[in-house]
Amino acid sequence: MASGTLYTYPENFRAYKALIAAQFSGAQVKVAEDFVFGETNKTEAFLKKFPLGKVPAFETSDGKYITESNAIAYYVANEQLRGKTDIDRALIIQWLGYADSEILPASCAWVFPLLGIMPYHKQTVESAKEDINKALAALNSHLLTRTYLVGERLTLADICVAMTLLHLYQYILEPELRKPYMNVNRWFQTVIYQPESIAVLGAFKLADKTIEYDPKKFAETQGKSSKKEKKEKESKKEAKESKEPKESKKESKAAADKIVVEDEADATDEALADEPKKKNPFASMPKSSFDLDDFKRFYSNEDESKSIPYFWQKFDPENYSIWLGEYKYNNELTKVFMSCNLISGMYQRLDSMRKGAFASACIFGEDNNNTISGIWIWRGQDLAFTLSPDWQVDYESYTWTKLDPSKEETKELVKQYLSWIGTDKEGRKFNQGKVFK
Ligand SMILES: N[C@@H](CCC(=O)N[C@@H](CS)C(=O)NCC(=O)O)C(=O)O
Repeated sequence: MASGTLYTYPENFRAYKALIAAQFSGAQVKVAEDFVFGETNKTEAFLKKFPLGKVPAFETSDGKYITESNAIAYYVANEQLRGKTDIDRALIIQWLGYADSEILPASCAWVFPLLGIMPYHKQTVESAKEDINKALAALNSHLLTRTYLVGERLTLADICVAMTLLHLYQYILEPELRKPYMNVNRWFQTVIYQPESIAVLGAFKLADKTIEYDPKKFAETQGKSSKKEKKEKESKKEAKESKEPKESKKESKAAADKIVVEDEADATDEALADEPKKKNPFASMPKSSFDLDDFKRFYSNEDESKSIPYFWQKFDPENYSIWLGEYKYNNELTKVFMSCNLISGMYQRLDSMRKGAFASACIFGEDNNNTISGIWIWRGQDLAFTLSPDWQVDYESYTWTKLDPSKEETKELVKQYLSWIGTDKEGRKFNQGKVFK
């Protein structure tokens, strides 16, 4: 069975293709934890493996390197997803091409300006809308008599096309705009509400209202990346000048145009990858004597017999609170590794919350009989997820109970979840834990 490490930034719809395929196939895909977009993928070590420096990128456990999201998804898929007959395989490739050429460029041209990561040009956006409507109309006719794009069961075609439509359904296609495409809507929801997709995407919510263009947002993202862009442009210019001193004027202009286009794409990718990190509601909260980073370091390096007393010695109940989060749909959990991926997915989506939060979530039980619950510690006294729209994908799937730090029961729960011991309420034994730090 395929296994390896996936390099990506959080919430990358391209990486979702492989992550969902792996949920179906059982492939062991580990997301590289310390990957920082714009940094890790520019290092010499990364470029040696993946010369374009793009993500998603996949390193197999036996040391092979794969780029291109569709190829990675194919590698980690199983026979059902890849297609069982020549005609099915050909049709699946057809739909992957359709997603990349008929949907993706138009989707980016429509969504990115509204997210404030590309300038808004009315004409470009209008023409993108037309292209999307054409692509959706064709898809809608195809799905009139079909549940899935190819054959009678879900394949890579469904996963890849649905992921390419993800931003449109998330940000743009409000009820009125998606109304003409009922078959596509039904099929899209069939794909994203498979348990294997939920394990990766969480509880995906279709757009209630199309997001609106906000020129201030664009100015903000531009301000952020302009320094970096300028530096990169300068170094690219230097490299070009030293490599090609005898270029004709015409050739230089073509090369310069290409550089501008590449730089725009880089800025867009970076802004998109930065998007979840932008607002941090914890930043405006009062200072606390409890140094969470220090505790996280201590917890990582020391045994719980030391780190738990250390926690209680340093904890500041005025500025931090402790919560028990219990998954609401335990009866739908099957394989333990899938429950584990559900937690990793949630942690990944909450990346921008790490600064002010810590958690230890545990799985109790075994395959086909397991539960998820965890202890969370974050800044402030309220349910932190409500503070940022970026943190709201998963939290409603959990019941949240605020714990009183002065109570003995709380001390016991903290001890249990930080030491990874004991059982859940129904007596299932601790199986494995995952820390959010
Ligand atoms: N066709 C590729 C596109 C990959 C791609 O463009 N990745 C972007 C982020 S979503 C990237 O890594 N850009 C970094 C760069 O260009 O330096 C795929 O589907 O994997």
